[in-house]
Amino acid sequence: MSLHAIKPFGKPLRIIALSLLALSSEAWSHAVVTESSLTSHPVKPNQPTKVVLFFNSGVELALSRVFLVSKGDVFHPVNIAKGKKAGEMLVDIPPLEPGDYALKYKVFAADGHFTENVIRFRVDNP
Ligand SMILES: [Cu+2]
Repeated sequence: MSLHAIKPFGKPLRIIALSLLALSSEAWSHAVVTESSLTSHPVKPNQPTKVVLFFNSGVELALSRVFLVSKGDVFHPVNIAKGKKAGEMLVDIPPLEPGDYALKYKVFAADGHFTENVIRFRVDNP
């Protein structure tokens, strides 16, 4: 979206568009998961797994929490550690039976904001 394109619509819309731009640039600075190892390396049943979450910004581990959510909305705290690069987080997943799970995280980004989100994943029989 270019600012040029919205000029013909007059001032009110321009103000809205500008505040949207401000919001989106702020959102960009929050810690958002851009990728996870779950896509390339699905969790295999009944063996511990280290899942890597890739954030778009640095994350303060001491102020971040990750939970494994299993059937019935049961929350299990899991250990997290620093990855190789800034914005990489290692999550220890215990051995799991086949089924549907989720990782619910609340992370504290370098810009001082908390972000909460859920990543769903499935453990399939080999
Ligand atoms: Cu932020």
